[in-house]
Amino acid sequence: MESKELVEKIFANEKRYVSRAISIIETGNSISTELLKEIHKKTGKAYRIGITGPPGAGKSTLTNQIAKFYRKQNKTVGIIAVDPTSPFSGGALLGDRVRMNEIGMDSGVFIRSMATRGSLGGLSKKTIDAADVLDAAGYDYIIFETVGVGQSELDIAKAADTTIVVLVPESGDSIQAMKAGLMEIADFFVLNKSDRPGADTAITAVKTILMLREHSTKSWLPNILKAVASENNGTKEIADEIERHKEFLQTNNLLQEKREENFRARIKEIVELLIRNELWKNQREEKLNEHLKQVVEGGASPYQVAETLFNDYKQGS
Ligand SMILES: Nc1nc2c(ncn2[C@@H]2O[C@H](COP(=O)(O)OP(=O)(O)OP(=O)(O)O)[C@@H](O)[C@H]2O)c(=O)[nH]1
Ligand SMILES: [Mg+2]
Repeated sequence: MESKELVEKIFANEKRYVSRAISIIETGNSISTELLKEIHKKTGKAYRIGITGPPGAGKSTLTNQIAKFYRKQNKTVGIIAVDPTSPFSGGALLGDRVRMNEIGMDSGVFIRSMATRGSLGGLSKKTIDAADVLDAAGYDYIIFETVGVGQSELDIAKAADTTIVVLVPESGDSIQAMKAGLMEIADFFVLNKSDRPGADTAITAVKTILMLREHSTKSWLPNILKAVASENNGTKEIADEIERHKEFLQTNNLLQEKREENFRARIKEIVELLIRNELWKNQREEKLNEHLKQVVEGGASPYQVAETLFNDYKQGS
């Protein structure tokens, strides 16, 4: 199929083709680049929500409830669940499908798991590229679900307009979240599984950490809301908080600023990728191999070799 034709089908939100476009993006080839260039003009309308937190916190269950809530308001929802890179979490995908089955049948919902494992290029880059497809297809809301364990997952969550960190009452969870850098990225927290003991203690712990943290001048104080996603408790409050945050960003001109920041990071990443690809062309890899023996034998340091290769690159050879 011609790239132009595919672009039209994306704009018309033909799900089969939206799905195909995301598969193309996963491969990260040149068609994917052309596609992303073409669809950009139709992006920017969707509101992007990142939902992150420890494994099993109830992120998928919550995503499901929020999507249902938006559907009742006649809003469409695109969901990207990022396949955790760890081979130990192979079961997560199937679980997500089961939990999201209900909304998966709805024509106003698009669900996609990203299998980025083992592919070249950043996990976050491809996920954000895929969100552009959903944006261009006209979804009102885009939800990213990622496990808050690694840097790429945090990057995805940060690329959203509103980032929600889901925690559970289990002891030490809030402390772990703080260590993993989740505290910094949260626009608000959801204490899910509040039906379990220790919910109030956990809320107090998170509030204490938040109070100790130096507040930014932007005057947005992250809230913490209780929820029982499996019983659809707290969903409306969460949706309201998303709306409140959205309005805060808009009235303070911060949405624009945030999106600019994200584009800056994204453009840098693309440029770096282009440079890297260019760098390893022209038999430079072979040149590197030629020098390896010297390095092993102590005749040259890795830095010397690196500088030689880099200077060659700068001189255009
Ligand atoms: N008790 C209780 N269980 C819940 C609640 N929300 C979700 N669960 C259950 O917790 C388990 C994990 O839920 P998921 O929604 O798959 O959690 P997740 O964070 O998406 O998990 P991963 O994507 O694997 O990291 C499931 O068995 C849910 O039914 C809740 O509020 N209370
Ligand atoms: Mg999940």
